[in-house]
Amino acid sequence: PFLENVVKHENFLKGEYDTGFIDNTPELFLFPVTKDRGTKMLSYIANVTVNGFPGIEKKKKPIFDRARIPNLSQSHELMNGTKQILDQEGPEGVVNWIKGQNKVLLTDTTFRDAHQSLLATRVRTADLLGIAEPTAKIMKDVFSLEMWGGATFDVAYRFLKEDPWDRLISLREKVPNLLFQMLLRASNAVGYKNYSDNVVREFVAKSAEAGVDVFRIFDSLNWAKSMEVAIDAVRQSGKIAEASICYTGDINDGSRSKFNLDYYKNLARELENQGAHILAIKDMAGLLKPEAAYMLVSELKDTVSLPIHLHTHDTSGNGIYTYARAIDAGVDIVDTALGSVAGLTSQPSMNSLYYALENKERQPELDIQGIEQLGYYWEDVRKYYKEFESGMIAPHSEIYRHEMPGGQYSNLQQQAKAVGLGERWEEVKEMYRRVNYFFGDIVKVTPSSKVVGDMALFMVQNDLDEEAVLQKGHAIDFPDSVIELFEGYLGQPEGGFPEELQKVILKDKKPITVRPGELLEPVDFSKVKEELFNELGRPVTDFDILGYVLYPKVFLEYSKTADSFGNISCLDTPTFLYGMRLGEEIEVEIETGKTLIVKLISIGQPQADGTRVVYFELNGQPREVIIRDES
Ligand code: 3PY
Ligand code: ZN
Repeated sequence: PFLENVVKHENFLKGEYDTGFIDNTPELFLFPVTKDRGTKMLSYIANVTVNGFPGIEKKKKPIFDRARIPNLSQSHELMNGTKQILDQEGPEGVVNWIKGQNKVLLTDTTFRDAHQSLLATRVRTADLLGIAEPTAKIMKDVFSLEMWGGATFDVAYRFLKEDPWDRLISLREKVPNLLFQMLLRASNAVGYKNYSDNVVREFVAKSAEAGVDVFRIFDSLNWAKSMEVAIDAVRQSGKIAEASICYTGDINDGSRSKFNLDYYKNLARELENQGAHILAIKDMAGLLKPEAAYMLVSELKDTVSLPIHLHTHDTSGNGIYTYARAIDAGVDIVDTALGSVAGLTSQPSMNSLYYALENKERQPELDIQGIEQLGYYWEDVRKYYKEFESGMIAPHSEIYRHEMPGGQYSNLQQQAKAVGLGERWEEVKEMYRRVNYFFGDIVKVTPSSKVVGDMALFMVQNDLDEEAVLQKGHAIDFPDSVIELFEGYLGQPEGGFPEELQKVILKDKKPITVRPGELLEPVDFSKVKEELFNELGRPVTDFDILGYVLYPKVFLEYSKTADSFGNISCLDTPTFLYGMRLGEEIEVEIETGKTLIVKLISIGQPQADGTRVVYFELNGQPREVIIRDES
């Protein structure tokens, strides 16, 4: 098609061209598109323009500035980084390298936890790719980029209508020098329930193949037994197993004696024995106060010989101080986010930590000027997603009461809005706190935190308190997630379940006490492949199979959308979320070097059958699509 464009171009035919012809004639890169592909994309744009995007109040598309990209100088070449150490020396080589560093190392969470925590995980792959190359160059000194796992897998299929595997593979291409880190919920993989052991193994193997280097593994009840399979699978894949202890309660609060220092030390020993390469302290809600951090890190350093990687959320505003004390105690690596997407429910700011440690021996190595510039990009891109912000504008010390993970805050708030409890958010948070104690004081992190959230919503919605649940519970149908937790399908909490409540919730169901993976049948992947092939009518990849096994309904729904709208991941985010303004013209690069020009001309009146005709120009040619008006 390119040659065809050249030979048909009027200047070419007239002989009016020189060596700059190709560079100066952008229309040579406008290719005829098959009606199908173009129409599919226009259908998406028409739909979102008329019907809006789930979770965004419908309004005219705001005007956004183009996101600022760092202006890189010659000195910003792509440098070898930690990825090369892993590739050349294996996980043990990386562990030795970490132990040899005196300066504190950083993980950047901008591509995962920062936006999971601030923007309900809604950041699209296109926006990550838009800054991936400068990130690889500027962040050359960081230990790792956390960029996958947690909620990103589910949200990519469910809301962003894109393939999470594509995100991993395409980022890997653009960032060849830094370790990629993911968050893996042990036997719950990247889902909300336990999966068969062979699913966990296959998932780890494929993620490793597609580009993950460091797997941060945790169990939502801190049940070490539940982490064995995942740790072993990571070791088998030749990658780095970072096993976590999830921090809850307060080691300095005598009334929360269940989660005391010995509890964490025993857990750390168990994880070291299971083969962890690195020990993570996963403070998912930001409950680790500065002096507790000093004490915990010091004690764990004496207990295990593994490097220690600390993760916190800055919800209380104490994050930098907590890190400073952990660094005094010898923590090896800490998780931070770029300044413009740091703080509040996200991680503490990388930039602030850098300056806080000025003139200290352990100040991290960082190209701080470059980091500030990367921050401008995220300052701009964050605006696209402002409808997903939680509304929290200042630190919340109430986190020490409700203990809600940073990654859950904006998601639970969306869930509350969706069931009509948006106005009662304060009550939901307080109920979340009460449900924790009602459940016996448990670790709250995905998926156990989701169960606490589901129960809190359920109780607020039905005006139930603890007493009413115990008294009338035999006649109540509890949310499925609550039943599964009390059946033991997420594993066993420290100290067991409160018996009376367990009976009320389970009725005549019998709980299990073994590891759920011991009871779950292995998945027959070749059978699933056939089933999925029949369902989709197209060849399926190993990645599709895993997407389907982990999220059957969500994956099929995603595939259906992909069939109707084609590949919409190439749309810019404002258009993806808001559609187009009348008369607006946008460019869409559907493949490298292949650009479509789309103009929205007009939107027809609603028809008797509930449809509307939407009129566009596509590369200058009129096109119309018919869509259903859902209003
Ligand atoms: C997740 O599992 O998604 C988390 O971020 C837990 O903190
Ligand atoms: Zn987190």
